[in-house]
Amino acid sequence: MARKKIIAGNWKMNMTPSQAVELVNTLKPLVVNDEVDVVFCVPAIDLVPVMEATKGTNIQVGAENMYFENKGAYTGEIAPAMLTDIGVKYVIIGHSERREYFAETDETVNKKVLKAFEYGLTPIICCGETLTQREQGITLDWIRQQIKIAFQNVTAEQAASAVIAYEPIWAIGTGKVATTEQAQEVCGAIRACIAEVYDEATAAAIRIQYGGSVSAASAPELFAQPDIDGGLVGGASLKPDFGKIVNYNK
Ligand code: G2H
Repeated sequence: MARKKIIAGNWKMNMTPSQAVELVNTLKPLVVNDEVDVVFCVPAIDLVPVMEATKGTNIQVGAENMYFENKGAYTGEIAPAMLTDIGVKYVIIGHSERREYFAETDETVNKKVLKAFEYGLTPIICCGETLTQREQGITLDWIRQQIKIAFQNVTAEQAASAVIAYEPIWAIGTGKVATTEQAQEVCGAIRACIAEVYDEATAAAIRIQYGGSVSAASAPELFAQPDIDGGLVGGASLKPDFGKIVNYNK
């Protein structure tokens, strides 16, 4: 069965709650495409107003992060039940900015992935190499290691429903998009890794996004690659151009 594309905006630390509602109202008529799952991943404080503003639309809502414990004395953190209680469906886990600035590791990513599944949330699991790693020729080994640790103790059924976002760190917010060949090569290797860890059926079902300076110009070619099932879009998800990205196939 063909995989449905999934195109998610990652708003990062942008948009106050009132700006968020304004942005949803601008984007909502532009991001209609039945062939694509459209997700807005927004800051925690924007989740409630964005849930409200997207009611009755094709837009699904995701968080940008969550903690791996159920609840308790973790000042400042967001629990999975807080997300599901308001109808959030997706959660980005292990974005490279969280790994770099907030000390997230492959191990904490794995704990969060397991917790997300426990609560019925779909994790968008991020992986990606630095420029140095690419230049050293260790990209595929690095990504395989990230994937294998992220999926430890995840069942095949859960894995099949997950989303992986391949985001080369050197392409994030830099305007430097990976070439389609580079993006396809790594996304293909990720699928092969899932087949190795699980089986062909799981690998055929899991959705793999490309992320890193995706634009309306680069999206059509990237999303036409056999192993790229959509994108995780940062900067361009805050602009009307996101509508063009979602409608890359029109
Ligand atoms: C990569 C991406 C979204 P941008 O982080 O996750 O951001 O499209 O701005 O490079």
